[in-house]
Amino acid sequence: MTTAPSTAELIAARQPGFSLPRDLYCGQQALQDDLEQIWYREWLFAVPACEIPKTGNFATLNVGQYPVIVIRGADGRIRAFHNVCRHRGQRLCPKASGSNPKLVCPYHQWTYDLDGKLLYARDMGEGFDASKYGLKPVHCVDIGGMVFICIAQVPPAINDLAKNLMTYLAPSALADAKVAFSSTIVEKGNWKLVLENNRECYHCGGSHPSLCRTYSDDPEMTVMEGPNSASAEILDHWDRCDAAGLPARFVSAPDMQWRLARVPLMDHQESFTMSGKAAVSRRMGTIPWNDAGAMMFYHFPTSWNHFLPDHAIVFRILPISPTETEVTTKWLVHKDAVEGKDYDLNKLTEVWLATNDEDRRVVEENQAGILSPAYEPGPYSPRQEMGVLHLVDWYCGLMSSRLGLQAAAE
Ligand code: 3BY
Ligand code: FES
Ligand code: FE
Repeated sequence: MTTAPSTAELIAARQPGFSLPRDLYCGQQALQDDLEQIWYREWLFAVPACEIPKTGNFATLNVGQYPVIVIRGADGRIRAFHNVCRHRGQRLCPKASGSNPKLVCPYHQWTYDLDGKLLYARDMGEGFDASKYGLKPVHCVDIGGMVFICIAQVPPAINDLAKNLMTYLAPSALADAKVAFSSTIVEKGNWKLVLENNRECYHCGGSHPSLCRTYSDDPEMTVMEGPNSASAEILDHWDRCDAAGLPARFVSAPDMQWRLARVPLMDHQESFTMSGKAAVSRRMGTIPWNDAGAMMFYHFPTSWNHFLPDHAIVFRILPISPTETEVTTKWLVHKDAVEGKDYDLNKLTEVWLATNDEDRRVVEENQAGILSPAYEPGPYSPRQEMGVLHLVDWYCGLMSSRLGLQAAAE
């Protein structure tokens, strides 16, 4: 009897420059390994801080098998906890978001303070020590208004990302933003297919008529390949931003886990709208011009984001099963912008709602083809799909070193 190859073997056998072997996109074992080696170990974008602006505001999310709650304390600090009651393990907070003065378990009403301390547990007897039953913390940092969590006991360093992201986000002043709209969809595709699709615009001309009004599908116009291939227009844009003190130049992690760059939209357009004009009359932060373009922030494995002068769009993905991924998109605007007066919700959201749906279809068809035993890995375009190469190289590098170390320890 032949046994199925392990994830480490599949990665070792993959051909660099080609899409991944089938089982890495479809298999239960691959998802389990992805969860254990990446999703439970890396920093993940959870929510924009402005979604939980007040004491007691919370949002929940599921990272694989781990339900997590992110909540703002009375001291203003945002913390994350395992969303699991310390009594008999009830999921503490079943709602996706809301506000609570205290966290009360729905099962037997054990009551926790917003900092995770157990405050009240009825009839637990004389020797019961409540201090031993606080909520289990999850590492949590707010970087310039984006909240990241890490499930690992010892999280990887985040200083380099934090320093750069704070600088690039500062002009968007996310502390003064609010969530104008939120959408969550489930794409029937592996999380890596969702991210691969996002990392190239080879498909944009054929799939995204609305987005292509303002967003160039030429990789050199959007630095998809990295700073060395930036077009003359981008270099001019960066000079102009430098002179205005607006962070813009391409900066990335050495392994490309994250990257930041401000990129102009086509023909000095202002925003990802059908007209190309700003969707919100009240600009965010201190970005000096309407045509400052999109500050694009990508972070593997959870997110891609566009920070425009008038609004921001933040995206988060979470794996649900080997062939299902949740994609959540949030549109942020200045907190004082009034719907119907300063912006029209339809004009604000229509391009990316359409784009997300177009990407969902592409990803689902991609997954459907890869599920066929006839699928075999195909070559990425060196001009168009450099971003995808960065992603799969990052993924394979991390997985093979971690799975290799694990095998060596066994
Ligand atoms: O959201 C994005 O940044 C990517 C870039 C290429 C396709 N998609 C629009
Ligand atoms: Fe939460 Fe009993 S499981 S109070
Ligand atoms: Fe797309």
